[in-house]
Amino acid sequence: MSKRPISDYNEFQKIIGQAQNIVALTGAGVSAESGIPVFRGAGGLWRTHRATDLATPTAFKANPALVWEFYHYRREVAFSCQPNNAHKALAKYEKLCKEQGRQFWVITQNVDGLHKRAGSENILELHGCLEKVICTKCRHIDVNRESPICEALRGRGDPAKADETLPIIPLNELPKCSKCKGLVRPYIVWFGENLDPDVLDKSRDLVETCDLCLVIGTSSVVYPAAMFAPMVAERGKPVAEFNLNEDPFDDGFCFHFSGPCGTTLPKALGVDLQ
Ligand code: BV8
Ligand code: ZN
Repeated sequence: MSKRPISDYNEFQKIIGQAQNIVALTGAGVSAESGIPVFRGAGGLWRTHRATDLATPTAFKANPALVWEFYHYRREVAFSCQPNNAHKALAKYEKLCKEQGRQFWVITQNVDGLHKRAGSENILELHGCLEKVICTKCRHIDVNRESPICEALRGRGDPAKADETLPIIPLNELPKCSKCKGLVRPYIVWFGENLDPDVLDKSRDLVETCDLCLVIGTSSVVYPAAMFAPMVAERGKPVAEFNLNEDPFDDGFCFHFSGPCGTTLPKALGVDLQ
């Protein structure tokens, strides 16, 4: 019977101090203290729509204007937020590892770009990124941080406003490709869509070779991301979970630090962010 995960910071610091290949898996909880709504619970709703319903190719096909309004709202929120101490602690620890010739990678489910803005460099964005668009016709990918991304979306996206009260945005006024003027969509992996094979392969390699895995602010319900930490535990390597929840997600993990990760992570990584 595996012993229950412990929350001993000293014991954890001994382990991470000896680790050579570290992976940090992150979810919406790592950006919660920056003001970005999480997916589960109240945060998972935009107007009357579940985020998981709008984040699908079916929804975009049926109503691209509504899905673009949803992602316009997500972009504006992400662009107006700042990285928090959890993001900063991970970026600072990566730099420390680089100086010491150790490997440190962030594998994130988040599309808000806050890890990058905090200074992390070794990042794999499993589910894409709000700052990029891809053309539905020529597949050209563009980085686009314009706000709003097109005139027709200016002032739109407010979660408090019901769809019916707003005029539908015509297709030809939605964001266009800089190459072929075709309709672009957010460069986001939607439910039912495959992840970018290079990102998936690189993530699998890291998960299969790391000697320590941190799991931070995720409910671990979405696959394939949800199977990564259990894969590390199955190899008998230490997994440390950081989550608001009291109860550990998986008894196979060695450590569980409950509370806001903007507090627990800097403490566990022993980094001073002043
Ligand atoms: C795929 C982009 C091939 C969109 C996202 C196997 C079994 C069952 C189902 C499947 C399976 N394999 C595939 C599926 C289908 C599906 C899936 O997993 N469905 C789930 C719902 C069961 N997976 C897919 O479709 C994937 N594609 O597998 O392709 C295929 C296709 C079809 C069928 C088979 C195979 C693609 C999945 C990617 C979808 N896109 N995001 C967008 O952002 O708009 S997923 C999205 O939801 C996020 O990126 C993230 O991954 C997930 C949300 O989870 P979390 O980030 O964990 O957030 P959540 O709110 O749930 O939890 C927050 C946690 O933080 C909580 O625990 C909370 O306690 C904690 N917390 C809160 N505040 C704090 C905190 N912790 C610390 N500090 C705090 N302050
Ligand atoms: Zn195009």
